[in-house]
Amino acid sequence: MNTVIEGLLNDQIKYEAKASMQYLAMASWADASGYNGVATFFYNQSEEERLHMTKLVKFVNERGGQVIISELEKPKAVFESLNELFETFLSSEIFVTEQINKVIFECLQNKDYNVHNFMQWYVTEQLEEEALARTLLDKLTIIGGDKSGQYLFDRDINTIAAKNTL
Ligand code: OFO
Repeated sequence: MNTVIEGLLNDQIKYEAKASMQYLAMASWADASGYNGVATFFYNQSEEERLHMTKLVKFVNERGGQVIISELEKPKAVFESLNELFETFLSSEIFVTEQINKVIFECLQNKDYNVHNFMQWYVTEQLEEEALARTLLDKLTIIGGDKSGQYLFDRDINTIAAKNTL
């Protein structure tokens, strides 16, 4: 495997792990703050990101590359509001999309169509996750500081999320 692509895939393993830990910290904050629906949502997101990471680890190994499991910085664990929580979600997804685009760019430069093909799954996944994060943040912007709106958002989030990924 081309060493630049191998390096980028290892970076991607780290970013997926970072997203998984960030969403776990967000789930825990929501759990401790009484937002049980939001907590469930982020516990699930955290699991998903972990699967994305493992999928990459297995792929790099299958291709005979050298997997590097990196150290992670501590995730952000305290949030002012649900809005801040979901802003963090959106910016994390935007960051991951940008990194995936870098991998895709490098695959095309190096004519590595195998990795390019593998990465298409991540491209589709990012499209869905960014759209979901934007939808949820838009809803919270409409709700503003209204407590009963936040209560309904927390109650309905997993239904909203399921509909958005259909
Ligand atoms: Fe890994 O799917 Fe988003 O970040």
